[in-house]
Amino acid sequence: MNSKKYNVAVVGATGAVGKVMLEVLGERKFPVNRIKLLASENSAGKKIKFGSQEIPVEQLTEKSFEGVEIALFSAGAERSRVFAPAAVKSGAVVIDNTSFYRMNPDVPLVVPEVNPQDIKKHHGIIANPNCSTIGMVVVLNPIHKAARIKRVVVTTFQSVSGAGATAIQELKDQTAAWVRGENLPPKKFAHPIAFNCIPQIDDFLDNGYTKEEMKMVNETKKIIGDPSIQVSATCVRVPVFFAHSESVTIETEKKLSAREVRELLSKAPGVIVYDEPSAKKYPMPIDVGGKDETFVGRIREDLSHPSAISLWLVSDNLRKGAATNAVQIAEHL
Ligand code: NAP
Ligand code: 3JN
Repeated sequence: MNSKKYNVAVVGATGAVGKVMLEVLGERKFPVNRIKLLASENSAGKKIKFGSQEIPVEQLTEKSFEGVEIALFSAGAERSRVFAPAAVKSGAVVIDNTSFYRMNPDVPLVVPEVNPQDIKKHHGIIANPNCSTIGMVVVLNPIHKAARIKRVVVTTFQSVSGAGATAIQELKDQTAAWVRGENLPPKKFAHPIAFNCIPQIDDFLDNGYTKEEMKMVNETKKIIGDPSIQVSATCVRVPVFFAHSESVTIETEKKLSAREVRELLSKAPGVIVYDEPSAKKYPMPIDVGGKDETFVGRIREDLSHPSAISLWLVSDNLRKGAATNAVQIAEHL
């Protein structure tokens, strides 16, 4: 048995993803020797609990990675651009949660249930996909293997935690203000998020889609390893704290019945089928927050197409959508 313990750095340790990263490392008993918590200058000196220890946060610099073997980055794409190469130069393997390296052909983009074989192709950096992509591809992959997916149409219902710690606070504050009969203007989001749905996540591109939507399109093809899969996404921010939901319609070359899809998905790693509509049983973010699997329900044959399945899935964006997937990659390493 390998009893080696690793020196780990968590970059963005004070953020929504970073905090869950520490929880997941602890829960999964990742063999940590030394842990380094890195964030901006503003957080330097602040103490964060890891297991029974109180670890001081250090300011991220190019010198932060001496002796570090695994660096988990979630401090925004710009920090990954600047500091991931420094970490690799110091000898660390970087697992990057940002979009910066995801579509770089020299960087594997990995969901361990789908393409674990890509991990060994890394040259120092492995990218973690976007949270909405991760939740979807663990469900698409077994369907693709069985019946070849031609086209996917997806609408997401994304919780505010996907936009970071300040966004979680904004939903709390706006909700409390509404209860007091007051109106709190938006800061993090372009519009009020309490009691609203915002059909924009990230910036718009010239093709009318947002960057978040195009992440789902491009990352899905790369992870599943089939550029012919057509994806059209609409990403919507909803007033939910944790877990992203997705309504997905999947056109396949070979027709699958709803029963066959239910059977396929019940055996798929990382997927739990929770699908008993007559008993009002289907996945909801309120139940899936804190879990690591993607939960799937409402599996049905698309009435409007001879060979398509519609389903509903829910996955915790901070756990499987970010931290758990990154720690699983570190475990594979
Ligand atoms: P967050 O709650 O806003 O946290 C941001 C983190 O980045 C904080 O720890 C912050 O440190 C740190 N940071 C910001 N500027 C920095 C700087 N100049 N130097 C060092 N550290 C800096 O955001 P989050 O939700 O945790 O997300 C963080 C990043 O993870 C996102 O930008 C995104 O790239 C990625 N992400 C990925 C997924 C995914 O789908 N895989 C999901 C969500 C987020 P301070 O507290 O000191 O400011
Ligand atoms: O909004 C969400 O629900 C997920 C957001 C992810 C995110 C937020 C800011 C920057 C990303 C990401 O992971 O793609 C990024 C980024 O790294 O570009």
